[in-house]
Amino acid sequence: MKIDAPLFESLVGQYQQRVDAALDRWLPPADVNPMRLHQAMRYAVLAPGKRVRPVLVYATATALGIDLDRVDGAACAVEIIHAYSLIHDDLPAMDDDDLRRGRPTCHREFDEATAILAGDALQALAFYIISHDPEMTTDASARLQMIENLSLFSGSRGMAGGQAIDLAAVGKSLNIAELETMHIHKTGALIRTCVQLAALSTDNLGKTQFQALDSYAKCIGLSFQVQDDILDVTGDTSTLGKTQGADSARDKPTFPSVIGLEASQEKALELHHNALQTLSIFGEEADILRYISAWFVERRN
Ligand code: GRG
Repeated sequence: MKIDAPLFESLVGQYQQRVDAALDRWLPPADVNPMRLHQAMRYAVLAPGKRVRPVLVYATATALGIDLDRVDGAACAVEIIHAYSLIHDDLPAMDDDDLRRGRPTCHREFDEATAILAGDALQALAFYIISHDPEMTTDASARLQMIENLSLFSGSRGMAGGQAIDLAAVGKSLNIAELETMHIHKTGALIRTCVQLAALSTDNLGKTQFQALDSYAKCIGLSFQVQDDILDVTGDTSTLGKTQGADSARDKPTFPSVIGLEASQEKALELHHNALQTLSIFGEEADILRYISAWFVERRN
């Protein structure tokens, strides 16, 4: 598919709508017991996020010529894991935030116990989808690989581990390598999963292509976080939909605090450039992934 900026924008919009509809189908109805828990799950997931991770799942599928019906389950699973992580991250025991996606955080809108349970139940739902969705694959071993992949990258050796490093880093000074390790786990691991789950949905992919896509995902996983840290300094609360300056206020090490704002901007561009290099074995079918990489470093929210 020949892609340009307006088509890319329109595809992102289509993918966002597509995953919202699929999420609505998978989430338990708000009027079914236990209603308060189901309402909290829906509140957190269906809140207006950017849906970056599902968009990446669909974009990878598009680049690889995979029917989007086959990756709806993966797109929902990653967004649901992400939503659970945001609910827990916002709790008083962690970042103690009041604002998320332009709305009160889940524990502020409901209560702390309900928010904890909503996160727990969402994590379970993500694994239910990926182990159950009949559209995803008929190959039991591919499905098992997807489950293994999502559990590894979201658990203590991935996202949750990164969060543990993050909590331990408050008030400490990290060097750039330590900061990168933290973000490779906290943010990068789930972004890698998005690309890998889509890649596992086809059996037409060689090892070299898989590895190139994984290298791409590693680059954009980190560039996404560098840009997030930059926006924590340069953005504003209403555009971000979360509290601007929260990381610096909490004395958390960030890319601008460790290497400075200008060097962080250069770092984001360098990672974008590296991401483009990793895709050099692909033709224009991967242009959508090239645009995603640019979006990650140019975004304003
Ligand atoms: C609690 C297990 C556990 C993990 C929490 C993801 C995370 C780990 C914490 C969220 C805080 C944070 C700033 C993480 C870095 C990743 C990140 C930039 C999250 C926000 O993702 P966006 O920008 O948010 O995609 P939306 O709302 O658009 O989905």
